[in-house]
Amino acid sequence: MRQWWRTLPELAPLAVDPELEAISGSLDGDALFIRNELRQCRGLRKLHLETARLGAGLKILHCVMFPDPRFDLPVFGADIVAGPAGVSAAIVDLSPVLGELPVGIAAALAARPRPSYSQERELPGWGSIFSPFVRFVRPTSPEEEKAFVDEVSSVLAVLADAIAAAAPQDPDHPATVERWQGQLRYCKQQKQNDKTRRVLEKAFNPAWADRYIEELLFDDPPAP
Ligand code: BLA
Repeated sequence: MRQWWRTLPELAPLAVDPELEAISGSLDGDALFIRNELRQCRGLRKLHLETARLGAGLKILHCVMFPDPRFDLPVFGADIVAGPAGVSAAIVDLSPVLGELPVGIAAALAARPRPSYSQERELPGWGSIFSPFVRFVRPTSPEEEKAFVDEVSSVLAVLADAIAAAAPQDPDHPATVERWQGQLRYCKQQKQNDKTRRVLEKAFNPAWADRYIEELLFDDPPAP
């Protein structure tokens, strides 16, 4: 992900609250470490990579890239949750901010190879924000783990092409405002993921988890 970021046009820093950049807590006596990295680039207002480790057990990679609402681009989202027994959840998607993906992006996603996995997982109710191309699996072998990583790469390639081709509309264009409202909805839906909240509440406390989710993970996008 970091390598891919380096290829983006006009890549620039985006401030992270120093209190949230590197975090330590404890969950059931195990140490919890979280690292947050933020950037922005032409077409994307917030690139966020969170890596977390809980004791020797749980490891989490969380990445969301939110478009600048002036551009007709989707939200990239990926989450990988691994326990001592292996990866339990691996999800990647380019999610529409409004109803459906731009047709060019949908066509490019549909044209990629689609490997099959032995354990596909069912999306939770709040997952209605994802596209028809969402991948949500429990990889059960090194081959399936590699297939998932390759799929993430192909999704990133589609996004890179879309960023290169996209041109901004005015901040007060009705389409820009609609896309901004679409991102508000995306964030609202993601906040219904109780599994993320529960881990953060146990490791820190409910008020802290709430602030972390509201201010860093899925903060409301600023008006265009
Ligand atoms: C599930 N997310 C989970 C699970 C945990 C976390 C522990 C349960 C694992 C499992 O069901 O096997 C925890 N994820 C975290 C934590 C962070 C995190 C603590 O990102 C801290 C930042 N979640 C996202 C994003 C997506 C996402 C961006 O943050 C997708 C783009 C998806 N995570 C997601 C989904 C599930 C999940 C769909 C399964 C939820 C369910 O089955 O109910």
